[in-house]
Amino acid sequence: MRASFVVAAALALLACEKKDADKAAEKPAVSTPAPAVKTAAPAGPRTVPIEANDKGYVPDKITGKANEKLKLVFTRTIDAECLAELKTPDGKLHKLEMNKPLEVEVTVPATGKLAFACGMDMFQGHIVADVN
Ligand SMILES: [Cu+2]
Repeated sequence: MRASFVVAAALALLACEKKDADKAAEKPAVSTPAPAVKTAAPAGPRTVPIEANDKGYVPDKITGKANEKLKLVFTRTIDAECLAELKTPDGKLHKLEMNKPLEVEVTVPATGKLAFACGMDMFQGHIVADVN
């Protein structure tokens, strides 16, 4: 059980690195000298880990900037039929296997909220824009 989780995590990490490398390659060459300050623009969607456990989804409220792209990584850590299915904001049902991270990309809505839930709508969570 533990070993398979480590492998899954390692694979997720590899996939992530590859994506970042591809993104970097796409960037146009900039002729100006390297600035001392790093640019604020993120390289890709921000990863938000979400655990599905006996408390439901932790965290169950995800905030971000309006229109920010997020990569939600759902991991179920309890053997509960209830949480074995995940309904994503697009209304689709996904199998959420034990300790097998499931990546879901979403865009933070400028207004309102996006919701996700278990297959039976007993546990829910949502994504909202951070209003400061
Ligand atoms: Cu449920």
